[in-house]
Amino acid sequence: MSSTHSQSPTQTKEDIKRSMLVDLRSDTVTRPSVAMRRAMMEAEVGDDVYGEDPTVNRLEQRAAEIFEREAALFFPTGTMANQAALKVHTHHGQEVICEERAHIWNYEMAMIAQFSGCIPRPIPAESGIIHWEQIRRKIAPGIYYRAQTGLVSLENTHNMAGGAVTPTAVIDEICEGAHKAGIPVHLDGARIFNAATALGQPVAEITHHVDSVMFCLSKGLGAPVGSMLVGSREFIKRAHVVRKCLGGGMRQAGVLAAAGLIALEHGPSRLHEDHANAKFVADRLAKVRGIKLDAAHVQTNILVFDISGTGMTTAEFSQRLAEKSVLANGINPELMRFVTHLDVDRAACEHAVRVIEEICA
Ligand code: TLP
Repeated sequence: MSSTHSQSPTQTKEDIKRSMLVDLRSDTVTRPSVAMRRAMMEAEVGDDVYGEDPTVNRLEQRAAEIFEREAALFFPTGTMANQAALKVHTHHGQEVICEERAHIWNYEMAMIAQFSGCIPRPIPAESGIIHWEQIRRKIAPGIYYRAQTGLVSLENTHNMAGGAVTPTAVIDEICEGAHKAGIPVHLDGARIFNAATALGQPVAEITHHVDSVMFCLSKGLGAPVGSMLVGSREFIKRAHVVRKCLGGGMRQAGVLAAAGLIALEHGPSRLHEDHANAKFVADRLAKVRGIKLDAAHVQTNILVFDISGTGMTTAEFSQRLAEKSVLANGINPELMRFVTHLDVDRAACEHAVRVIEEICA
């Protein structure tokens, strides 16, 4: 049922059992392709803490080129890359403006406070898209007794808002306003290639005015590990120091970067398939009694839908799905999240839909 992407000649029983599952918990669950595994085995490596890993260097150079930036840096995770960016952009005692459900605030272990000594200044936006006018009103006035705004952080696509895509003009307007106010803008672009696919624009164009971008190789692009931070040479130089503070010096990381290079070069071109599968699932689920979902809002590979009308909690719902080999997570007692990716094909999506239709019948 799953795509054949991750099948290898050395498949174990465990692999086969796993390949029967329809795993919609996240696009982080994708397993490296045969080509990636081969590239990892053959990767030329060196000690990256000395800057001597040629494969890491090549990956960083390619990321900088693709985003039309001066420099890029390889991180083990998106969380570490986001938090390094926040640390470089801010000072202790400042505020970070973000959308209320932003990953940097809700899912990164309060590192805004723990590590950067800042607090979030959240803006609620049902659609997940915040606009300059809302941000402008949240910027602290320049009075000595008010904590100052150190950063605006955006998320595109917005994970918990159902993979919502922020239009480029909205980001550009935010950057113009924030920069005039002397405030930098960071973009959590964990799924920026999904946004670019949905918008039909290159990533460089949709991120042109932000000061830094984090993107993940290990989600829809299919790498087993890794995220990148891109920005100016000076910014990346400072982020490099912060990465080391966090214990992110990875030595012979070329084995990981080799998979990352394949993800970066070949991953983006197939993301439209994941979007089409998410749309397919959304169209069908929107017709199921007890499920509340606006299929028109599903733009990328994430669906968030309300199951409270079924009389089940998301824990119960997930349990019922798991009994039929479909894995998915709730994000609270009412809302379920499905994420499509390269290891679930159309047949797998059809199976997931049929299981839900049965459960809700
Ligand atoms: N997201 C994960 C979970 O942490 C929720 C997922 O399954 O979607 N920014 C965004 C927008 C993300 O969605 C994630 C991961 C990250 C950053 C962090 O990336 P990692 O997991 O590599 O630290």
